[in-house]
Order: sequence, then C-alpha cells, then structure tokens
Amino acid sequence: MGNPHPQKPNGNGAVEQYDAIVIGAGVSGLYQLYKLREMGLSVRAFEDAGGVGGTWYWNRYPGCRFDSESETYGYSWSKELLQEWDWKEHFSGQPENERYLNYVADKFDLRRDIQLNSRVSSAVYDEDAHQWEVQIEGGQRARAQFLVGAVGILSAKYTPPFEGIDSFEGLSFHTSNWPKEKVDFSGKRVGCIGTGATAVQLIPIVAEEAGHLTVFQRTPNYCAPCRNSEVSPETQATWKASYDEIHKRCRETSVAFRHEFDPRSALEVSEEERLELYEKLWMQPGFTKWLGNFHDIMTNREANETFAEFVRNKIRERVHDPEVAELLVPKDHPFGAKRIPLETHYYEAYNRDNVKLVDVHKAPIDRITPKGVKTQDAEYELDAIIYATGFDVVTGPLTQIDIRGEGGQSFKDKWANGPRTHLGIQTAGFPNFFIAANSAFCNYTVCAEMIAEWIADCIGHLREKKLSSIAPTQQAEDAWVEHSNELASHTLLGDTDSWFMGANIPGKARALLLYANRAPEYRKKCQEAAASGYKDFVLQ
Ligand code: NA7
Repeated sequence: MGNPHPQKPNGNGAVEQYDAIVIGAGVSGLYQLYKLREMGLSVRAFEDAGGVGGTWYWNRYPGCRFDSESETYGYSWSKELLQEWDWKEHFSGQPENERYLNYVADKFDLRRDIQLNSRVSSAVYDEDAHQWEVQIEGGQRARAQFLVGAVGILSAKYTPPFEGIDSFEGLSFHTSNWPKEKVDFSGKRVGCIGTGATAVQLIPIVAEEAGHLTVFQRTPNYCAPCRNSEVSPETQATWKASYDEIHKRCRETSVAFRHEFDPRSALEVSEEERLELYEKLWMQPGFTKWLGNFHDIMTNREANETFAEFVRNKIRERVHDPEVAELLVPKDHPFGAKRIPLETHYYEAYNRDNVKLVDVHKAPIDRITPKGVKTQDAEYELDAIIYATGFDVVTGPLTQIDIRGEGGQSFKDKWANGPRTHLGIQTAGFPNFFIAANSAFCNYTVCAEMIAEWIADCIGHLREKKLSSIAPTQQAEDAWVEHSNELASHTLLGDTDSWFMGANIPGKARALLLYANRAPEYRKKCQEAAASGYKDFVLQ
C-alpha cells in the first residue's frame, strides 16, 4: 500500500514558509491537517513513514487490529465518510485500518500537503518572529507560526538493550516496524519476547505457522476474549442509521466507548449477582469486561480482586497443562492496572505441541547470541526473534525530536520527569506548539478529534484577534500536573509497573502518562479553557 504519489524532501536549502506545520500523518495528524486547511491556512504535514496512517502504517504484524469497536474508532467528523465506509469486522484489522486512512487522505485530497519519508529532527522557536523552524533529516527546512506535534503516544518503539543483539544471525523484527512483505515463518524456530497487547494478538497466528514458537514472558497479563466477528449488512446499516447516537454515547461515557461502568460497587452485591454479571460481561465482545464492569474495580483493590480471580480461573480453564496455566495467571497486579490485551485463541496457543512458554521473570534474558536467546538458565536456538517489547510511551515520540522553546530551552529536558502540559495540549515556554495526541484515558479517535478541534479553534482565535502566540502560564501547567497526579492517586494504576506509568523503560521517570479523568470532564475542561478567552494562557 502507501502513497501512490510519494513526495521527496527537496533538500535544496531554501526555507519553506507555511502557516502551520503538522508533524505526523496518522489518525490525529490527518484530521489536524484537514481542520487547519479548512480554515484557510497553508499547512504542511511531515511524515516519517512512506505512507499515511501512523500506527496503522507501522504495526503490520500478524493479528494487529483495533481493540476498540470499529464503529467508534472511525472518524465522526464527516457524515459522508461515515456513510461511505463499510467496516468489515467489529474489531478491524491493520490492513483495513490502513486502507481506511488512505481512503480518508484521498477523499479529502490531503496528500498534496503531506510530505512522506520526512522525519522531523528538530524544531526551534524564533521568539522575535513567533515562528517555528523545523528541520527534516536530510537538511530541508520549513517555518510556520504554528507547530502541531501529531506524533501519537505509541509510536516510539522500544527494544531492550540486550547484550549481543546485533550478533543474531537469524531474522529480527520489532512488531511496530514490521516489513510490508509477508514474513514466512513456516518451518522456522521463532522466538517472541514480550506478552503485552501486541504479542497477545500475534502469538496465536505465528504459532499456527511457525515450526516452533518460544514465548519469553516476564509478566503475564489479564487477557480477555475479543470476540471479533464480521459485520453483517444489517449491522452495517444499523450503524449508518445511528452514527449520531453512537457518537453522542461515546461523548458521554467515562472512557469514550459505548460501554459504561456499572454504578454499583462490586462489593455491595451478593457473590451470585457479581458472578452473574462477570459471566455476562465475559461473553460480550471488546472491553466490556473492563469498561462495563463495577465502577470500583479500578479504584478499590478488594473489588478488583473479585474480578481478577474470576479472570484467573478463566485462564486456568483454557490451558491444559496446569504448570503452564499458572505461569500465565497474573498474580502480582490488579486487573486493569496494566492495559488489558484482547485476545483470540491466545491461551489455546499454549496447548499446542509447537509452543513453549519460558518464564524470563525467574531466569531473565541474559543476552542475544548469534544462535538465539540465552536466559540465565538455558539457551534457545532460533531462526527468528520477534521483539514485541513495546514503546517509549507518550513522552518518547516528542522527546526524540530536538524541540527548543523560549530561551532555547529543551523540551526533552522539560519532560525528563514526565509530561508537563496544560490540558495535555500545550506546554509553558513553547508558544504556538500544540500536542495533537490523545493522552487521555479514552477511546483514541474520540478524544483525538476533540483535541484537533480545540487546537484549530485556538489557532482560529489567535488569527481572528491578530495575536502572535499562545502558551499556557507556568501556574496553569503546574496546576494541571498536580491535578493529573491527584486523579491518578485515586486509581489502582500506580500499583504496578506498566507503560501507563512509564515503568516499562528502565530509567524512565515514573509518572502516570495518561490523564485519568472521565472523558466528558476532560472535554469540559478543554471547552472551559477556550470559553474563558484562554485565561490560563499567555497571549501575545
Ligand atoms: P507492552 O504492553 O509494553 O508489552 C511489552 C512486553 O515486552 C511486555 O510483556 C514486557 O514485559 C516485555 N518486555 C519488555 N522488556 C523486556 C525484557 N527486557 N525482557 C523480557 N520481556 C520484556 O507493549 P505492546 O506493544 O504489547 O503494547 C503497547 C500498547 O500498544 C498496547 O497496550 C496497546 O495500547 C497498543 P513486562 O510486562 O514489562 O514484564
């Protein structure tokens, strides 16, 4: 797939001038480009990849798909698009998602303002001119009053720095940089390092194809059945007739899905009633088991434990070998404190003769050798290694770019101890720099659209009032960070090491990277900030 009209960076030394520059052409970047262009701005989107789609361009590994319901993940902002596009599966797969975003790029003629194969290496604020100057790898430079970082939150891949990693003589893959061509694992001895949401999607498929699959697991997860299925023509028609209600519902629920938490406590009902709800939720598709559960499973350890034990027993029922089953059962963290992977035949993969689960918590990976993986107690010879080892989440995609704000201050230094923003969108000392990535705890597209619209409105306000720049006050930013941490302290998210807490990367500061408020509250705070005339911001 990819762009049929790829544009090459010019690199001829001239500095191009735009009203706005958008970094990234994924879900957020495409919409941000559309919104700003609609307002009459000249916009350039620079995209590192060879095609549009962001996450759905890079993550081509077998089994990659939405964990959100397709009808809630697609954009809501074009009624025409909603009527034209048919989702094939309830939890759509990567190839279709990439096709969808390419379809959007074509339909809205976005490609003419997108420059592919263009990685932004630096962005420097010129205080006198109120302009950002970005540099693309290869030397091209461009300037604009407004800079929007639409780089996603799960886009900076993480590979553990295993000793000997380059010495491996077989094939190596990271799930988020997967080749476009189909990888043939048939007859091969494959190793998969990691058992997060990505690996859980990939393992059952690779297990079927590979000669042998060794899974290196450090921490088991509470995986819940996805229960994906094809979308029938009747369902498609129902969605198309009711998108307004679907999107209204998503704007009202806590996490911007169609699901909503049960207002009762898990502890106020009888055990029989509790189990009845758990069984019912279990049979439903998607995140219902998490986001349709008793409200206090995310806040009360005792309530959480009732569901955690229910899930553990579900795992035990599905894995034939009791020793393997126990290894797959999480006991060290509450349900939902780590991202819940949705699975299809994941646990059954471990019932296959050609799949072996290795506990690298007990005996960690020592090094990668030319022949395979060496743990502290054994060596595994492999033909291919899959690193399903995740991302430097939220901060990584931005701190990889050398961003310099007022006084030449470094964005990377500013965020060294975790994200520092007001509303997740702007950061003090970096005027006219907007972060168009959904780092709230909610359905990605739903909140990402709201953020892109907020940014567009804010830029519209500046242009209307003939203002040069906007950045939050330091006090507003400090208050937002404190408020975010306060919200996090009422959840169980801090009870374990996870990417939510930045704890998946050795040495990364521990801080909740997602904003843990209810989505409608978040929306309200963003709306209030704008309605107040941006009173918590410095406008020049
Ligand atoms: P995750 O959820 O961060 O999972 C990464 C996995 O890699 C996880 O099982 C880690 O174990 C494992 N890992 C990382 N470093 C090591 C080392 N050194 N040794 C062994 N195992 C290791 O990434 P995903 O790509 O699965 O998912 C990220 C998000 O993308 C997902 O939540 C969706 O929102 C989309 P650990 O658990 O840290 O012990």
